[in-house]
Parts: sequence; structure tokens; C-alpha cells
Amino acid sequence: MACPNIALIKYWGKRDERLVLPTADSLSMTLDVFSTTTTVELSPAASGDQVTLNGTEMADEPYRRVTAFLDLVRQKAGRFEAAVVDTHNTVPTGAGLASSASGFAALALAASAVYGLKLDDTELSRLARRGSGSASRSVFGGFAVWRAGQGTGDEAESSSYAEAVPTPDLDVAMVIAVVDAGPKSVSSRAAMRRTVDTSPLYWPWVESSRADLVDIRAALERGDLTAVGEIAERNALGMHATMLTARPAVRYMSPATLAVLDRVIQLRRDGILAYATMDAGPNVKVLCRSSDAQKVERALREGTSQTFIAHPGPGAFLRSGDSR
Ligand code: 2P0
Repeated sequence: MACPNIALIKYWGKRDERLVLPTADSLSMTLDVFSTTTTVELSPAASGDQVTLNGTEMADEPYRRVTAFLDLVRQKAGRFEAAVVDTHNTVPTGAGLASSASGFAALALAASAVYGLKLDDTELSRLARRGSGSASRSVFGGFAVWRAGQGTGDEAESSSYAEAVPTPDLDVAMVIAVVDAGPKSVSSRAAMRRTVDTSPLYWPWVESSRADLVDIRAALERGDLTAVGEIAERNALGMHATMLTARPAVRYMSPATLAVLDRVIQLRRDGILAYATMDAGPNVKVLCRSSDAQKVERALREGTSQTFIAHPGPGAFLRSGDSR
């Protein structure tokens, strides 16, 4: 079982596509909603893997991504049986929030257990990273930082993983405002590649993101949610600026996204701590105090198709009987 995470300092761009090594560190909050539960069983007699998602057999590219990941696990374990993988996402269908983070974190944990790999959290995070970069962070509950790591090849492979960021008890929530449930126009993988290759703002943003990470860690440590929110919002807007200046531009924000951002500004004018972050899609996640979450949710309801309130959630864990 694993939950998605929302980055406050974004991962946007790889320096190595095959090893899924990012250009910079990122930092996220794991949520307590939209968990993914994955069961893996060995199927020695089968000629290939069978993968189902919410009861439907997976095919094409999503299937190939899962089998390529299983090949990596098999290679590490030195065992080559096929597997039956059954995945259930609790994210409401069509909410536009399907995340590869919870999916690959849950798969990494279940598959490594079934193939007999005994991994600690660092090793599990490294493995999950190979499925999807952001999955490295969903191994951990609460806040996590994913280190870009150093160098190339083996040195880089072993030095890029996530770790928990201890924080004081924070009265924090995230309100998720779904403005468009449709599929993305460009996959985040393709969009980040285009941004790195063509945006003149990309490397300046990476530089500012490095400074944002230092600042947000200090703000988390002192429990300063206002500073956490300010830094997260500017980091996300910066990431979207790099996409908007890619050639051709990638624009995930829609008029409805901007309307939610206006509402967040209005909430702040009304004295409520509220800061927005957006990922590779038009939906908005608003960081606020837990005690204000319902007020924030009510304010964001108009013009959005669905709203959800999330809090810091658990790291990935094995349920007894799931996959051993
Ligand atoms: C993040 N995103 O830090 C950023 C912010 C989207 C915007 O991680 O290519 O699905 O599988 O490593 O992890 C989405 O990217 O990409 C993402 P891959 P992933 O959460």
C-alpha cells in the first residue's frame, strides 16, 4: 500500500532518463488519501506478466512500464518467474489525479518482497525511483526529500533516493481542487524532457529551486507554515514558467486553474493561510492549516468539479498476506 505525494519543491527534469536521475532535489508531502494497493504473486508457469489496474487488464505503454520495472526487480533478485500484478487505486476514477508515485511505490514494495529482495527504505526508494521519479518519495510518510545524487552511472544510481524530513507537529492540510478530470495533453515525462531541452528559463529555475529547498527545510523545521506555503507556491509557479517558455510551450494551467489561484489570493486577503501548488495538470492543491481546511474547501468549491481534504499520510507498507 502506498499513497501519492505532492511536491512543494518540484521535480522537473532528468539528467539521466534511463536511471531516472533528476537535475535537482525535490521535497514533498505524502497524502493520507488516494492510496494504491498492489498485490504481486509469482506465476512460474506463465510465459509473461499479467497486470490489472482496477480490474482491467493493462496493455501497451503502461503495461510495458510495469514489466520493465518487474524485469529490474527480477534482475536484482536473480529470479525470473513471471508475476501476476493486481493494482487498485482509490483515487476517484476520472479525477485527473492518477499518480504514478503511489503506483510504483506500492509495486516496488510488493514486488521486492515477493521476489525475496530484503530492502531497507533507502534501497526501496531507489528502486521505486526507477519506476517513476516521484515514487521514490512515496516510500516515506509525512514530508520527504528526494536527493538528486551525484555523478553518473553506479555512483549516481546509489546516491539518488528519498529520505524522511522530520518536522515538528504541523497543523497542516492540503485541499485538492479538481478543475478538469480529463487526460493530460502532454505526459509529464515528455513535458519535462522538452522543458529541459528548450526552455531558456529552465536552468535559472533549477538554481532558484536549490535555494527554495534550503529555505523550505528551515521553514519546516521551525514550523513556519506561512513560509512553507510561500516557498512552495513560488517554486510551482516557477516550474510552470519553465514549461510556458518551452518550445513549443507546455501549458497545463487553464482559465479554471487561474480562477482557483485568484480565490487563494482572496483567502489570504481574508486572513487565511492558503498557498497553491500545481503539477503536470490543471488541478490545484492548496496548503492550509488543518483547522482552516473546511473553510478553504468551501471557498474553492465553486468552479471546481470535486474537492478533497488531505493531511500528511503514511509511508508505503506491506499488509500481512498481501504479497508474501
Ligand atoms: C513532482 N511531477 O515533483 C513533479 C511536479 C509533476 C510536476 O513528479 O518521468 O510521474 O515517471 O519520473 O514522477 C511527475 O513526474 O515522472 C512529477 P517520471 P513522474 O511531483
